[in-house]
Amino acid sequence: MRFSDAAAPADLIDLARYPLTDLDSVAGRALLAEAHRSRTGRGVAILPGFLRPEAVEAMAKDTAALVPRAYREDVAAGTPYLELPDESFPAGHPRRRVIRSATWVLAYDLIPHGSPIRALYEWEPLMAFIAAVLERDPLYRFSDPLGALNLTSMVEGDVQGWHYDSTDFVVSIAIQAPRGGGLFECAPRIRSQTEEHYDAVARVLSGEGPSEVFPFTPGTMMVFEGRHSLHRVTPVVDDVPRYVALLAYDTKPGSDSSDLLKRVRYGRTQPIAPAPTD
Ligand SMILES: O=C(O)CCC(=O)C(=O)O
Ligand SMILES: [Fe+2]
Repeated sequence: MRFSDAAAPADLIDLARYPLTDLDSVAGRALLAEAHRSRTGRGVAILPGFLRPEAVEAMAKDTAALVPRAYREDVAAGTPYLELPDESFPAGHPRRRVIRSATWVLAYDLIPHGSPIRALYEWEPLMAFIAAVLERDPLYRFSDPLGALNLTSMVEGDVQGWHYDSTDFVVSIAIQAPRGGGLFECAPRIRSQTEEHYDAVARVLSGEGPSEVFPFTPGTMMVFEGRHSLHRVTPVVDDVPRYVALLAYDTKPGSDSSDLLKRVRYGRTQPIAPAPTD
């Protein structure tokens, strides 16, 4: 039996540890206080064991079954800003630094309606909880029909170079860990809406930090500010693929990513036929 036949989104989550449907309770208030502390201190709110082990297992199986439809993103042409190098900046400037991204990507339209990760992403209480963690209400799901929800698989040697996201917030849910590497590294809020702080970015790109490396543990949910926090995934080592779900949110309704980014990441700019339901 597929997990999705029996499970409602709430059943996927360890609600005893993360009472996100009851945030006014004592435990709910403590949960939010801890998430705020982590987010403001380290730029990332980390929720280990957010998913129940059965849900992690079901999502790993689902992802493995979907991976044959994934698009191979393998580029070393763009900058951390997800744009082509801008020659009007001096040599060595972050706007001219080229980063490599090599990963298998499943776009939102390829993730079936019946799958547990899609059910979770589209579940209102999850978005309300994330808005509360971010203290950004209202929050909207990203309007990109390909980028709103992604599953990625990274195999030996795959990597995501330093970059900013084209959405305000990303929630990652670790589904399957590789034997080595594949670690998420983040330089929190290194730029703001008004200031790029290119010197600090250049230092991070040269390995001089400051940045923090986070363990990749299946079931863990992380909430981070990808538009303003430079981040990367270190190269995966060995033959167990790294699976992660990426749930995108924005503070503005109707936000989308560029056609260039879509072509690079999904090999197309438009959704294809409706996703199969099973
Ligand atoms: O895989 C991850 O943990 C994050 C990936 C990422 O930053 C991205 O796809 O934009
Ligand atoms: Fe990212």
